[in-house]
Amino acid sequence: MKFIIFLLVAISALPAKAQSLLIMNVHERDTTSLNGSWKYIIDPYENGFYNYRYEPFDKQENPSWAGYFMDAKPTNKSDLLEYDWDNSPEIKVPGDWNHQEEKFEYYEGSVWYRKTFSYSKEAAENRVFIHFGAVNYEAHVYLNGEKLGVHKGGFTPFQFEVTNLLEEENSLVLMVNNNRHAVDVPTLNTDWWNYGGITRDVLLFEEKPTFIADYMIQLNPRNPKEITGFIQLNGNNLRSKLTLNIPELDINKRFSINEKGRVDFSIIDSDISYWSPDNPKLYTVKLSYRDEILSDQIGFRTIKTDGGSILLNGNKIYLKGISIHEENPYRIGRAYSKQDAELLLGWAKELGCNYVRLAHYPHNEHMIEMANEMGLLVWEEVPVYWTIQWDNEETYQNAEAQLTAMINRDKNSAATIIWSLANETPPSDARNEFLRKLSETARSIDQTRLLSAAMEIHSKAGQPNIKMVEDKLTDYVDLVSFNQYIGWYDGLPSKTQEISFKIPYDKPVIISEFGAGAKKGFHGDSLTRWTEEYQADTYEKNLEMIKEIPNIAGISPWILVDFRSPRRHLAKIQDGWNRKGLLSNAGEKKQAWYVLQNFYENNW
Ligand code: GCB
Repeated sequence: MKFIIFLLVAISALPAKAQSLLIMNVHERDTTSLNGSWKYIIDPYENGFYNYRYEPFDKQENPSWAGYFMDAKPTNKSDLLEYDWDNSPEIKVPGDWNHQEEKFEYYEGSVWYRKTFSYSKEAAENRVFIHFGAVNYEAHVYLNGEKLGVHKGGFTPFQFEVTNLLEEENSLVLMVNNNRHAVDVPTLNTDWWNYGGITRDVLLFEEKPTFIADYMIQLNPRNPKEITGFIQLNGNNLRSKLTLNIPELDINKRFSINEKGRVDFSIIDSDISYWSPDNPKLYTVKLSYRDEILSDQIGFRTIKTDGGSILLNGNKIYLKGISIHEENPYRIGRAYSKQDAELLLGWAKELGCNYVRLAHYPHNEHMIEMANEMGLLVWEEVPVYWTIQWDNEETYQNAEAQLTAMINRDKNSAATIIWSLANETPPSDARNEFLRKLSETARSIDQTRLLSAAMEIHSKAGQPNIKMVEDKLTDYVDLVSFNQYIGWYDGLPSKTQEISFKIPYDKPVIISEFGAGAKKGFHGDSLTRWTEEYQADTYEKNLEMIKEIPNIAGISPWILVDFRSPRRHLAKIQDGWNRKGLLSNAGEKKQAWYVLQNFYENNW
């Protein structure tokens, strides 16, 4: 097998394994898309990963040609090789696998992906990286037979440097596994579809040996006339200066870089036009190092709390929101493109929102970019959902890695005002400690945004109609946010009229969820479950109740569009969909849509 022998020789000559990094703003760099058709092999037994003694092929000193990542081919008619990439079927990337072929709909397990591509660098000294927007859930990544690394977490980007592995003709292979595990984040149990696959963009990008890798350019939360932050180079050639240019503000500063390749800066400017939903002003910011220019579109605003109020640029704002899952109902499947973002956020605008809660995990970059352009404030969230393993260090590390990647990716997004640490997690000492540590990590990276978590309410002892939030977690966050389903899981809609709230914190209150299910086109009186009338009545009565809650500062009802959920089995009504959408999965408006739209038009 000549081909295989050649590969093994090539591998042994390779340098150390590629490092995992997070380089900002990849879409604005010199990219080559690896999106499009990829080959795939469904591999429930992970035959391409383990030998018959259940030893991973890639852990062996001489990886066997039987590992699918080797992308080997028989060299003569007698060779035995039990896979054939070239004759394997094709799948589209980005995109979950579940709805590309019927056999994938409920599949949870491993699928191999392969892309071949030619590449030649623009200059011999340049460096090349591979960026994955997201892969759900675990990805083993190989280039030309060499393992680049493993990434866990289905909603955050990851990258590898491949400078020394690239050849003229390349084979990029991934084993993607979307099995759910108790130890993971999220854990076994959620209320959304576990879409598997390479769900976001795959891009190669090329850089000079030393280049601008990371930056944070924000207003000082205590001084709205001060633009402050840092710029970080990657590479060894740190002799030159770095320039920050915002042409519209006449800012053009040259900075010396320190020995770590970093600049910390502060610029005073009194002419800044502040970003807000009414004025989604984005400035072109150009960073240059030597002859390379990296551009970004950045808005400037401050966000803080004052007692029970949220202040955007110093002015009190109510968050008129809606919760959104990252799903395109027309195509059925994970949303990943600019067009998907336009569709979902366009609906939110039409509804009269100035704010969206992107639930329950970090959504794709296009959603964030579009929210900045359209003027929608954003709550971003990590999938610390329901009952994860609070005592498990591995679980904590996983959650922290996802939180860190989310914040790093979107730390220049003016639209993003809230990082949310968790959703409906049952209080305990271990959970409190877990979330306290997460809050500290978030604040150590970013002091310019608010922290939150969707908590729960409970009744006061002996007084079922008095609802309380009493949660140690409120010590670690800036907002008292909670989900409540009075009228749906908790009594009938009229129960809202008997309820009062006691919230013993001087912080803004956000109702991060309320709602009810309805099947579009199903009608009856307002006491008949699943009718549009029931849902509309739940909205009307909840909104009346919510208006009276002291310190109420915003809401994000559950949810914009019906979404796929494997927990929803009611035949003829749910059929695998959570029906709490204000829009059906065909994009049709239910009655409750108009109730909320009317509320946003006439209140706050
Ligand atoms: C919740 C969860 C959300 C569910 C929703 C429901 O409280 O946060 O993920 O989908 O309830 O519809 O039950």
